[in-house]
Amino acid sequence: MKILITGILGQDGANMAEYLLANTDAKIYGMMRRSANPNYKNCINFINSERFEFIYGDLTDSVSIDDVIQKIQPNYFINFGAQSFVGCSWTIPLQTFETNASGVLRCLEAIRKYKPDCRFYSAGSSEEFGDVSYSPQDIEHPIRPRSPYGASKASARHNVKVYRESYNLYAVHGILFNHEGTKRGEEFVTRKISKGVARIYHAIKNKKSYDPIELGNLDSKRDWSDSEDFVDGVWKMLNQEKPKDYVLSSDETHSIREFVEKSFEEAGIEGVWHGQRINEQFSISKDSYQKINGHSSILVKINEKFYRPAEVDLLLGDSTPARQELDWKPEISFDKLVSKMVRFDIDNFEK
Ligand code: NDP
Ligand code: GDR
Repeated sequence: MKILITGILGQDGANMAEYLLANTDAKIYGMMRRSANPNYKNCINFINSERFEFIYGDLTDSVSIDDVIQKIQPNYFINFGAQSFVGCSWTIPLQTFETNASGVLRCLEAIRKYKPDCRFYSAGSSEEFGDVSYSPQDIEHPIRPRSPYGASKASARHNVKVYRESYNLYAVHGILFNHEGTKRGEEFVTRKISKGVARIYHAIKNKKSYDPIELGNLDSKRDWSDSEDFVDGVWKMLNQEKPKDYVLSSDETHSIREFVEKSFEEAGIEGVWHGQRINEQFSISKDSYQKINGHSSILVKINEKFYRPAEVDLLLGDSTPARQELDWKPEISFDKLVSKMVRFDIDNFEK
């Protein structure tokens, strides 16, 4: 069995490769795009496996996608490659669409032409729901994106359905709510917070001054899970009798503010909120301040540049069908996720 994974250097691609190497006998091909300085840190656990091989390809280049499918003849094609950062999608909207929407079309076309029995996974997102009209959101929720990223994923979703119905391909577009972990990119808010907390923890420990973490909107709410739980759900979606799309989520929602509080709590730093809107700050409480010899006390402050032109205020998933029909459920709770990320970043802190 041969499995092709795009986005192998990213969070989900690397977690999926680890999962498949542990749970199948398949040969795994991990696709990366050409880069002057590739970062292999997410792949250290399998980079030397005999059942793993890197291949070059780019979702914006149909020649490369066609070639990869023709040569490898994969049984499964898991497409995690994307311009995945919502915040940047207003700055590079065309590149976002080319990669996330047209890129999926290139994959579907290559499968149709060269390996029509290959099972295809398209990485859909709760960002497609956007300006939500009810909570919790299930697979029937209307598509109401609020960003070029959300719109690009919605486009991919339509084409997956069209190709499934027109050519009888086994293609699914899972709607995944936010999922995080120790391989998460550093610009996403959870990792930005856990890395920032680790930096401040070590500064305080060494009696040094530090800069606060700068964030945007603290009031948006997200349904966060662990990426390692989600790759199991993705694999189950790919191994049904007939292709069907599912929502994967924790079915809980928490604000960015709560993620900040829990993260500092995990590091043993007690903070309090004060001020309003852009002047709001999270600072070390008076008692803790005295304990650390009075170094800078601001832990978090607002920087307006991290606000988005349009925000998705609330995401809360309903993953009941996946739990009942795929026998899937996430193992890691919100509290455990925060603890895992903060502990990892404290223990692996590099200046
Ligand atoms: P990451 O940003 O960590 O990984 C995305 C990977 O895609 C990167 O390794 C990147 O390469 C690669 N990539 C970008 N552009 C191209 C291209 N043109 N051709 C080939 N590869 C490319 O994302 P995640 O692992 O978190 O997410 C995986 C997928 O799931 C994405 O499609 C994302 O949109 C989607 N998703 C993620 C959710 C989450 O909460 N994590 C939730 C819902 C959906 P490089 O390393 O070179 O930049
Ligand atoms: P999101 O994740 O947009 O939900 O997309 P992100 O972590 O970037 O933002 C979550 C929320 O936090 C608010 N926020 C900040 N975000 C970032 N990145 N940086 C900040 O400083 C900051 N301050 C506040 C944001 O405004 C937002 O409300 C993720 C990605 O993985 C997508 O690829 C995926 O499809 C969706 O999750 C589901």
